[in-house]
Amino acid sequence: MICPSVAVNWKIAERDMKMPGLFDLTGSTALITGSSRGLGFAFAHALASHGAKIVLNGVNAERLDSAAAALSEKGYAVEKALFDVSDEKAVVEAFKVFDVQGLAIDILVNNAGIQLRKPLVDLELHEWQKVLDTNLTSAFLVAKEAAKRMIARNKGGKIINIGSLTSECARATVAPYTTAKGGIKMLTRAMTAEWAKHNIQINAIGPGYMATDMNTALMNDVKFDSWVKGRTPSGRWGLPDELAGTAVYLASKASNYVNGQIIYVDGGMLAVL
Ligand code: GCO
Repeated sequence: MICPSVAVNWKIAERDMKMPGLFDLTGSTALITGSSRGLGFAFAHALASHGAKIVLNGVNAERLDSAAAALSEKGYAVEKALFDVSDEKAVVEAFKVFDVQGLAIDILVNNAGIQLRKPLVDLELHEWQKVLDTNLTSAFLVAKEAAKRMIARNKGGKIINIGSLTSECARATVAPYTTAKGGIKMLTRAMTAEWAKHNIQINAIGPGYMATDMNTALMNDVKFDSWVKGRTPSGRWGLPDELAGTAVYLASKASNYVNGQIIYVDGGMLAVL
């Protein structure tokens, strides 16, 4: 038997849940790192289509311009921020520019990432460092600047870190990437431990094998392609837009009591032996 007070609250909550605004991001500003193409652009498009103002980021001005044009042609509000997320000075400077521009980042998607496929015994320290800096340290640097401002504004916020299947399982030849993505899972929880009390929700998405530029070489490799199709219960590669719903959910008030989680969108690969 639900105790009366909970019953009443549940009734009210039930009514609220019907409100269409649950996934509405109007009035919010979202920074998506590494968003001039691939998964990053798909996240930007998804959040824009639910009302968020978008700040695209990348290190290639041309690609950033064309990504911004693609979104503004659809009538979405979009800004560009050309900076290297693994460079601390550049990150601090970028947020100072946001402050001057009056851009209050209340949704951050830490998506920027690179891949490098090489056996560990052949890996150079600078190669290892480059992947860890771009895929893990960058999430710390950018989130630190964003969270400091979210806490100061005292209006809460959303941080979405992009993990991977390799946040859970390893595959030969991608050790630095795997280590970084494992770190992303635990960094998400560390951020939750410190920032959840400020009404900031920090969660992660773990994409499976998605059909992106980063995976073109794997998709063109007949043996690997058939391994992915055979190993994935859905029997196919995922499409970047198939991450959209999860990103909007984690960016919206629908996830206001969800914190420190990683949601795998992988066609069931991690669920089945
Ligand atoms: C690889 C791939 C993977 C995917 C993805 C899987 O070399 O195995 O690049 O890392 O990109 O991260 O979740």
